[in-house]
Amino acid sequence: MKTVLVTGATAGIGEACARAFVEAGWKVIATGRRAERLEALVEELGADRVHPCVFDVRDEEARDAALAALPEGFSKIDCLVNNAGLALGTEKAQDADLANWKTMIDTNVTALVSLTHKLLPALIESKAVIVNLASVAATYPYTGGNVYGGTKAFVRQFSLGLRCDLSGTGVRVTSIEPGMVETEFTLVRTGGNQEASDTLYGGMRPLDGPDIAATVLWVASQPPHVNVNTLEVMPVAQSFAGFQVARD
Ligand code: NDP
Ligand code: 8X3
Repeated sequence: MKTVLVTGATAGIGEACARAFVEAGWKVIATGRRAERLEALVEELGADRVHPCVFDVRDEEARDAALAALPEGFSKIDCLVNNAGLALGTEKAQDADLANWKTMIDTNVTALVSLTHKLLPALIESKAVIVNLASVAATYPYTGGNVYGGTKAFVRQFSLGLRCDLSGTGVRVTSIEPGMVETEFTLVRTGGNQEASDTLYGGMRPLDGPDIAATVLWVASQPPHVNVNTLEVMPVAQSFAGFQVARD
């Protein structure tokens, strides 16, 4: 039975990944800060299939302690899903809070790079699949997306760079780039504003966590000679708009 490590498995896409992988016969190392949610996943899916690891991805010491304590049956990692991440704020750059920018960079970029670096020797040994959650914001800039989009562009390009470096190792790397997915993402981004979240996803059918989890699982289930480099997925109701023009 293969094992996947999913960061940010307490909500949204990561939580849906945990369910989808268990359903498909995998074991899951589920990480996040909210211990009670990880315990609920263990309760639901079984302690033989889900191992909870409670840590903040920015806290390398706590992370390393949790990984060092992985039980025997969860110690060989066949797939890493770098999913934990967030957007904070929708303000234009000139009005944005620098602390929010730093939190996004620390979480979406630094922690992702650090965990990947730590696990790479083991991932090479197991010829693993690395699936990184970027975003359409990596490619299409939008007002108020500033640093969030920048972090996701990093994730996309880092994924492609990893592909180059890992050539010949059998390790596969994918950047998944979703559009609007209704999760806790907008609640987190707006500091808990449920109305803002409901408005954003209102009157259209957004993607949901299971939609992207199915995509992640599909990528991880390809035969060993197939690498999905990048994968952009949007709701049908979301598409592209034009440029803006500042007029006198
Ligand atoms: P959610 O807010 O629903 O889930 C985010 C997950 O990330 C939670 O499990 C949270 O766990 C975890 N997380 C956040 N910060 C930390 C941290 N410091 N330490 C540990 N875990 C952390 O959002 P989504 O499921 O929507 O987002 C998942 C990924 O998908 C993100 O990288 C996001 O950028 C990306 N994405 C989302 C899209 C969307 O429209 N929803 C579209 C494109 C990409 P906890 O709080 O318990 O620590
Ligand atoms: C989340 C999607 O369009 O809100 O990455 O940036 S978007």
